[in-house]
Amino acid sequence: MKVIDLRSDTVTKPTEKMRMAMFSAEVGDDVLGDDPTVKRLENLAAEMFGKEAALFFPSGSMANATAVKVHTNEGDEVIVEEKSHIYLMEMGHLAFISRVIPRPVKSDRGNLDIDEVKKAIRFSRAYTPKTSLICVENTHNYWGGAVVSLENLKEIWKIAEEYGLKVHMDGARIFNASVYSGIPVKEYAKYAHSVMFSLSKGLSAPIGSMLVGDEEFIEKARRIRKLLGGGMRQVGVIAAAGIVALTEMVERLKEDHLKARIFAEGLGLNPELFPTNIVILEVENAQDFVNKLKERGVLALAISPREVRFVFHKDVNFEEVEIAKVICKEILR
Ligand code: TLP
Repeated sequence: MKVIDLRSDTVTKPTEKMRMAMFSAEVGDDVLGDDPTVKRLENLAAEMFGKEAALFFPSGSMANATAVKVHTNEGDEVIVEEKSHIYLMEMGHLAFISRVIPRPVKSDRGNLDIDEVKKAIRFSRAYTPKTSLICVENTHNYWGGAVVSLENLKEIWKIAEEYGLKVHMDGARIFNASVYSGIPVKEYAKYAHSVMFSLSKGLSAPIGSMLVGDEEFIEKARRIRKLLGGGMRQVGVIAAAGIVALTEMVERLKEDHLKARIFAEGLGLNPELFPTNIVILEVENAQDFVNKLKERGVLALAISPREVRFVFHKDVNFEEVEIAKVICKEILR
């Protein structure tokens, strides 16, 4: 039985072209600044996002943790969306590494409630921590791959400017947002001081995430990355796959969105709620549902007691989407 793996887009295998690029990558010691392939990837990322500089990371979590550490001082408060990955799914690095206090606020499917943000901002007094950073997530994982609107990002930016705060965007799937909306990533990036994005999700590179921002921010980030153990040596071997991801794998994300739409419609869900490559199904008992799926060769993740998440990607074809849909419907009956 061939397994249909819908646990995540992180399961995607590198393409033939990526493997060839990795095989022949020119490399050097990147901690000493000698790896030409890493430099090429970083320059490409900075250029695509309209930022001064970029830095290659082994994971999105490390890049997010680094961004928070650079933007904050110990004891500060950080405004986060209440279901955001950075807050809920990254081992609590806000507290553990940056020693800051997360201040969760509500959103409309990832679009932060502007009044709530304003109310949450605090100023340094003798007895209160001060807010220094707002984090946004686009697309929003646990809101079913929802795309945060440019208007919302602009409003957040305006508040940040008004109160002297920084904005960090967890754009692990920012290219999904971009191909859905037609808005270039450069445009989204205008409204954040730093953006993290993943090469290892829908773009199918085996490893890696990027952090982009201004020169000063990236220089500080380089030091924190080293502190966290993320200084890598002849890492051009994986950066080479990242270059293929950015130059050849972006447009095809549309296909993944179509797969998600077909699946959502087939299950009678409102496809507008799942605009990109993630579908979340509410069931009585998510773990039980996932176990039944697994017995029939479909893998998905229970992300809460009553929610099952399906993620569509390059390594599931349309026929497999149909099969997964039929199996889900049978279990739901
Ligand atoms: N998300 C993974 C799991 O951790 C749940 C997934 O399968 O979706 N930001 C967002 C929005 C993410 O979805 C993820 C990974 C990260 C950050 C962290 O990236 P990595 O896994 O590279 O540390």
